[in-house]
Parts: sequence; C-alpha cells; structure tokens
Amino acid sequence: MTTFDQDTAAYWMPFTPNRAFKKNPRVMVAADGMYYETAEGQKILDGCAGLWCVNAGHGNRKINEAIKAQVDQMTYSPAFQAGHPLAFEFAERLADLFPGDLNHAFFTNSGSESVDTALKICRAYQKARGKADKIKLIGRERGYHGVNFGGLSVGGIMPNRQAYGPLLSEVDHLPHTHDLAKNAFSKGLPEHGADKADRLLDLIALHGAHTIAAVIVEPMAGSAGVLVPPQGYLEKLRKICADHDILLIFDEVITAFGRLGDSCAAAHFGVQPDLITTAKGLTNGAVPMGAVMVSDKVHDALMTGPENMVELFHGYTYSGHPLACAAGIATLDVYRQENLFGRAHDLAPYWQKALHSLARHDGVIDVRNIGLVGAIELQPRDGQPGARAFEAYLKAFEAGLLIRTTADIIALSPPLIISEQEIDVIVNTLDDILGNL
Ligand code: PXG
Repeated sequence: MTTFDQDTAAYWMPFTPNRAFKKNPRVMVAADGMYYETAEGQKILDGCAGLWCVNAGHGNRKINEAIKAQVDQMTYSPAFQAGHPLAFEFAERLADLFPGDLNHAFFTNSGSESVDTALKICRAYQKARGKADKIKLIGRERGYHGVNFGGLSVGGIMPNRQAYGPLLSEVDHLPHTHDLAKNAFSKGLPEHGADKADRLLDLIALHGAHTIAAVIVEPMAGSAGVLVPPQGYLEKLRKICADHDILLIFDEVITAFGRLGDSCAAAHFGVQPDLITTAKGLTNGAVPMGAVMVSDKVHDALMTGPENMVELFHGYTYSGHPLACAAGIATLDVYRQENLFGRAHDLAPYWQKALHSLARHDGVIDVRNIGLVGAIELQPRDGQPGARAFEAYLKAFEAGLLIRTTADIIALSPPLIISEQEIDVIVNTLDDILGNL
C-alpha cells in the first residue's frame, strides 16, 4: 500500500475548494475498467465515467495501443497549412457517425473550445451570407457551455459567471426546463414543459430574428444536474429556429458517444441541429480533444472567396493532434466493436428501475433518468445549500463509489461497460447513504 504525502500547494485545482481538499486529498493513482485505485490502495467504483468522458471504461487496451503506436510514428505535425492522415480519417469517421449532413469536423482540445468555435462559426456564417446584423447568441438558464468567454456568456450557471463580467453583450437566455412541481420522478422525458421552447418566440419578438445568429442548448443539460428535455421541447426549438432562419447548436459534450444509448442526442431524439459540439467521449478521455460537427449548409457558405485565402480565421495549435486522433479513431472502433451505444440502450431500463428505488427515502425530492444518466435531487438543508449532497459524496467515496454532485443533486453517468451487478452496487451504496443523511 502506498500513501499520499506530496506537497499539494503548487497545484491550483480546477472547480475544487482547494484549501478544504488539500486538508484531506482524494488522489487516484490507477484506473482499470470500472474502477480507480486510490493512493491508499482503495478500489473506487466509477459512477460518473471520470467527468462524463470515459464511456468505454478506464485503460481500454485498444485505445492505449493506438496511442502508443502513434507516439512512435509522430507526436506532432503543424495544424495549419499541413495535415496528417489520422486527422482526415477521424473527421471522415465522425461525419459518418453523426446524423444528417453534419459532414465536417473542426477539431479543438476541449468542450469549452468546441463551444466557442461553434459560436464563432455561426457568426461567421451569418456574416458570409451578408447578414451582418445577425450576431445575437441565445443560450439558456442553467446551461453549461464550458468556461471560455463565449461559452460563459451563453451559459446560465450563475457562480460560473459572477466573477468575470462583462461577458459578451449580444446574448440572451431562454428559461430552463426544470419543473419539479409538474415533473418530479419522471422516467425518461418529462411530460410537461414543451411550451418553454415558445419563449424563443418572445426573444425573437423582442430582438428581431434579423439580429439572432444562433441558439445553443444542451439537448440534455448535464452539469446543471441532469435536466432531461420535456417531450416535444427540442422539436419545437428546432422548428422555431428553422422558421426564423436561426442556427441551432446542440452542445453534446456530454450526450454524444453513447450516453443516451445512441451515437448522440440528435440521433436519439431525431432532431437535427445545424452544429454539434463534442469532446469528452470523443477520445474516451484518453487524450484531450473536442470536435465541432458542422452541416454542409454552414460549412459550404464559408467556402467562398479566393481559394488561396483562409476561409475561417480560427484554429488551435493542437487542432487534430496526432495522439488525440489516434485515440479517437480507436475509441470509435471500440464503441462499435463492443456495441457500447447499444449496451447503454439495453441497460437503460434496468438502470431506470434501480435508480427509482431510491425515491423512497425522505429528503429525496426527485429521481430522473435517461439513457445511462441519472440524478437524485435532495431537499437542501436549511441555510446550507449543497451540504447534504456533498456529505453524500464524501460518504460514497469512503464506501468506494465515485459520484458527482452539483448543489443538492447527485448526478450519475457510469462508463457504458457497467454491468447490472455494478449498477446494483451503485444503488445499494446510495441506498445506505440516503437512509442516514
Ligand atoms: N459543454 C458541455 C455541455 C459540458 O458538459 C463543456 C461544454 C466544457 O467542456 P470542457 O472540456 O472544456 O470541460 C462541458 C463540460 C460535471 C462536469 O460533473 C461537466 C463538465 C465538465 C466537468 C464536470 O457536471 N462539462
């Protein structure tokens, strides 16, 4: 057994209460399949696929081998004005995987970069069509679109925005769709709330469609605590956008690559956006990478002007990084060979039944689920928002289970390789904890 006794001062940890954490660090030193191992040698069952990214489980051998082979072949080639075979191959594979005419992949290094890239592409598209006034970007309350300035501006999670203003000015927000009074304990899509999409008509009446470039939403909002779209909501948004010549972006950083039991939420719901942002499951979290999938319509409108000119003044040194592409191609192979999207689809009913058994506990005010995602919302303690769920987090970790919490919501999103038996372990562990909170 090893123990962790390193100095922790220099590492400024992201989205972490650094001072509290460093008094009692939780440190992972290895991971395999469904489990981490901590510095103290404890096995921890991964209830959230890392941070919603390790969909094929930890340490997948095929993905690891592909990365190792590429390390020996070439670890970098310039992203601008030069290419390498894996970037073209990976883009083509993604174009085949995503529905409709989302035939073009712009590579980034994270979900945040994917979002800012997509927002910029939408503005550039409108400008290229001569619609220079169409610049407004519409997000949604409780939306999470990463931490860069564009994504923060359209995002709707207050603490993430508070310290950083002013953000982009030409932005507005739709209302969120969470409505426990009407939809508590929904299984799958909640029944009520499609009408919330009509609020886009109000924003169009307020600003004019001629000023709006794009709407961005997570088809299922993950970070805000698993907000499943009401029945008919996404279809309505799609229609209103189409009727008013507004682009629709689905932020699928969490939902793409099997989380809902399909390649992506657009395929799952049968609603076709103009752009899809991805990251996370794109490479199974093995090498950082994001991709924006762009429709023919948007892409082709920007392929104009003299052929020797850059069409889109945008990109990253590490766009299409060779190691990330190697990881991504192998990840897609693993998803297909192991039928992991189908597995998520097939496990979803078992998952749903198991999770909803937790509804019996006092203090549980909602259980909701879709695909291999679940949330348990707890009644906050008086004057201590988030305390109850965080206590559950600490107790779960002690008991060998990793969960995510946001405010008083426990979010679950295990790797898609999870077994029914492991689902039982997650639910039984939470059952014990929720009985004593
Ligand atoms: N869009 C969406 C929909 C996301 O969920 C991002 C963009 C940003 O991705 P990057 O790669 O820049 O972090 C995300 C990220 C959680 C959690 O536990 C969620 C995310 C990241 C970390 C934790 O809810 N989502």
